[in-house]
Amino acid sequence: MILRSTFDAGAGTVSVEMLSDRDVAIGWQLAVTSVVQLTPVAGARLVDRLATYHVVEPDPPVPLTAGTPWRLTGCTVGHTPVHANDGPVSAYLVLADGSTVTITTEPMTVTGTAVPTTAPGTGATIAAGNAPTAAPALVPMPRHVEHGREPLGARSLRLVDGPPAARLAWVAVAALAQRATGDEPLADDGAPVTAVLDTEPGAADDEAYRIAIAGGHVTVTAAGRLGFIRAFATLAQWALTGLPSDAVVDDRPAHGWRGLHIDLARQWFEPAVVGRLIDLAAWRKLSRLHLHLTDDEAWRLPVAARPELGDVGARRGHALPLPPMLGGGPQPVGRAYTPDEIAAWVRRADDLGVTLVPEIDMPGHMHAALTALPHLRDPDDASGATSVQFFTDNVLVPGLPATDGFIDEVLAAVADLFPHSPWVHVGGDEVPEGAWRGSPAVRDAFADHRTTDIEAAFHASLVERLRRDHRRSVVVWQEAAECGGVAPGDGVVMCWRTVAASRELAARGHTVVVTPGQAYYLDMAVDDGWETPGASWAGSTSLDDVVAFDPVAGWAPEERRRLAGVQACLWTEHVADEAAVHERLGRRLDAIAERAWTGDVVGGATSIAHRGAATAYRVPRLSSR
Ligand code: TNX
Repeated sequence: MILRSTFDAGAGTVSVEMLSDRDVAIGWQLAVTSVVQLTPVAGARLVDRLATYHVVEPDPPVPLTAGTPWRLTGCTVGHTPVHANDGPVSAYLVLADGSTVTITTEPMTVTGTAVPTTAPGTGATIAAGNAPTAAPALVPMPRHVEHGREPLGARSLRLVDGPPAARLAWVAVAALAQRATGDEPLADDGAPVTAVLDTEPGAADDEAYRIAIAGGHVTVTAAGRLGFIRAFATLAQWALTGLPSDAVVDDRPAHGWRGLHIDLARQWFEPAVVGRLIDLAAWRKLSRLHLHLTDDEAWRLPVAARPELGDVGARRGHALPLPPMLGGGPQPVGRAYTPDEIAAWVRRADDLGVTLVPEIDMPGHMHAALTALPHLRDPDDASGATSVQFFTDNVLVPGLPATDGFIDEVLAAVADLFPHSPWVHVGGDEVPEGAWRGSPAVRDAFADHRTTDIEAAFHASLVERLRRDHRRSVVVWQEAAECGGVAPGDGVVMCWRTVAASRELAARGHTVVVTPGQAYYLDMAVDDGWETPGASWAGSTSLDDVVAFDPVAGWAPEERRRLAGVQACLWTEHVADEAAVHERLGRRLDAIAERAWTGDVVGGATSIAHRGAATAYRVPRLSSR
């Protein structure tokens, strides 16, 4: 069974052709997942649709004949597709007896002239190896590095002396380097390394370190474990391409918040995938891994008091309360992570100096939780507010007694599972226009209030509860600050909607993380080519674009003081598996990591592409969907 689709750019419609390898009796339906919503106008009837999930049946009903295509032409589109992966990416037949047959889905093609079919960008094509420079192959590049041309000779390093903090760091980074490269640059033999504890260089920054290489010996100085972790990561990378016999490195990060975000809700990723992202973060000296654990499509946080969240809210499949979405087939996929799996992430992140920042996205993006726990809906809510991703009334209902208890349980669970994060990210993005307007429960609790006032009260209460009950502060998406729910000093604001937003919020006194969709959302395709995978709402983002983006261009000094740092975000609507995760991150993440640590991308795109490839984190068994 094969499904092909074509976008007619002139007409602005999508046509679908299904070729069956068998005869199928009357009464079948076709299920398709497609980010661009499709509406048949003739020849078929839409019988079900939830966001990216569609079910159609032929109208009038017809059987399928082996070898004879069935065609559905002229479907209208919810928005204009820009890349092949915006259209149908998975499909299956539902037969009259209720059984299902998976259909191989080919990438959507395009006809007409409106859409370029060749890749104009340069970011995807910069090859490694074409730019050997005198600079060492390190990512991020240290702030200050001097070195001679003679090689040290040894292929590996061994720690001969150092305080316990250095020994702990050595064991963790040696294991990291082995996982990252398959090599053992930090080992039990090789050139000797002495680690020296000195609180002076780190007085201002506990990630600062110095390295001196001379006379066949390496001396590393840092103020504690974090500084040693960063220093040993530098040495491990440098050993891959050959350490010099003489060098001085004096290094400290430009920004404290050096983040990588991963959306664990839109797709199911095995826990080991997250383990390797913790590695990747540490390998690039990132300090935060932000785990987006809940969204409309799935809820991945285990909450002991609410097993339905995992049983119902984390699994998608045919005939389940959450249907297949975003490339899924009929078979059930996904679950919540277990407390043990999360504990293993926490241990690895601690060992490597990465802080995990868990996110529970509230009050919007709650479809999965509301499906698992229907008593959280206001039964009389007639708002019918549709989110940008086409979920209806996907919001928690402030003022409903059940909502408060649910929030308390969830915050307690997240604080307990992530004991070392000073922050809990509580989301706050994209509350749909018109949310709560038709909810008697909200009207009773918030007479005469506008939507943004209700949002503000909701977030102010989260800030207060986290502080009072769990001694944590919030991280939020910018909307939670813009509505007034999160005040300057309450926590950290992630600015994503526009490039200008970061500076605006910093000017209003907020501590900000710069992560604009237009530059640091690595789910954006690298160019405008039709076949190039990725999203496009913020345009395309080549490596050149990432390198060229200066997060604080034009900022006044007092605005710069409110900059916590920068972050790369990877949303996974179009990211099917681990191979795609790493392909999307690749050298673009390297450039962001260098901007975050070094404050610049040294030598531009050509240099970062070369250095990044030479020190790339190797993912085992890369598979493609
Ligand atoms: C916007 S960024 C969203 C996400 C999507 C992303 C896709 C943000 C806070 N909300 O729900 O996955 O765009 O790029």
